[in-house]
Amino acid sequence: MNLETIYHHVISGEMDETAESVSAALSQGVSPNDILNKALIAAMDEVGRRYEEGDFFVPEMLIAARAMQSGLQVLKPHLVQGGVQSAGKIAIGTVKGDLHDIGKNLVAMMLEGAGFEVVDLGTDVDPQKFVQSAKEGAQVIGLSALLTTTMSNMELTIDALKQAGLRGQVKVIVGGAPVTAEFARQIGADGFAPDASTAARVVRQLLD
Ligand code: B1M
Repeated sequence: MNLETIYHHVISGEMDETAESVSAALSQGVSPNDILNKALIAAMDEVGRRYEEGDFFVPEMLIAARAMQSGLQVLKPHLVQGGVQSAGKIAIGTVKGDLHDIGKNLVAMMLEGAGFEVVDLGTDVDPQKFVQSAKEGAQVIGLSALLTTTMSNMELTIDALKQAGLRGQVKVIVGGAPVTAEFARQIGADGFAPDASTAARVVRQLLD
């Protein structure tokens, strides 16, 4: 089973075939990181490219995303290290107005694997929900955004934490395809990560 097969199953939105081909690749000794980056994520990039060019529409993006998620479920135990005691509590969610959750789920998975207690608030999360999580003991708030139009809701969430008087006691990390380190600085976030494994490292640094 090669990476190209997995890649094509994701693009075609074939859920069962994606899960089966990931499983087969793992049993043949293909590295989980290669499956993630060179097949699953690469396929989503291609789906995005086809969407931009008008070859794909929202339904195709959606079924490809479902296939990707089914592959990720098989991959999950191989990506996370496990066995580490809770290193801190983080509440993570995709910001208000944004329904993309694959990247956020991957970050949550890596954080769990790195030993953090993760509260997943889901997608389209109102700033006040993040505030509530901080009140309930989250030491880090993780914000994900995939749309340029929802990036501004990261700043609104940071403002809501300030207004609630909580900014001094929580750290904020942001990420997602359109987010940059420069943008993170501008909106007053404490950390930025371009990918899921860096996110786990950055959160650890923030809590040190
Ligand atoms: Co949408 N979509 N989508 N979409 N979609 C994008 C993002 C887009 C770039 C496609 C394109 O035009 N090329 C484009 C945004 C353009 C822009 O804003 N500039 C777009 C659009 C326009 C839209 C709609 C508006 C389409 C419409 O309805 N007309 C609509 C918006 C809905 C909404 O949110 N309100 C929409 C809808 C959807 C679906 C629902 C169909 C589906 C999402 C399904 C789901 O998530 N369950 C979808 C998909 C699948 C995509 C693409 C194809 C793939 C996204 C993805 O999962 N990537 C995407 C194109 C692309 O990104 N190439 C696209 C794989 C994932 C692992 O990567 O999420 O970047 P990513 O996460 C990475 C890093 O960014 C980082 O780590 C992850 C792992 O390495 N990271 C963090 C993410 N969050 C982090 C948080 C951190 C740290 C790191 O700290 C807390």
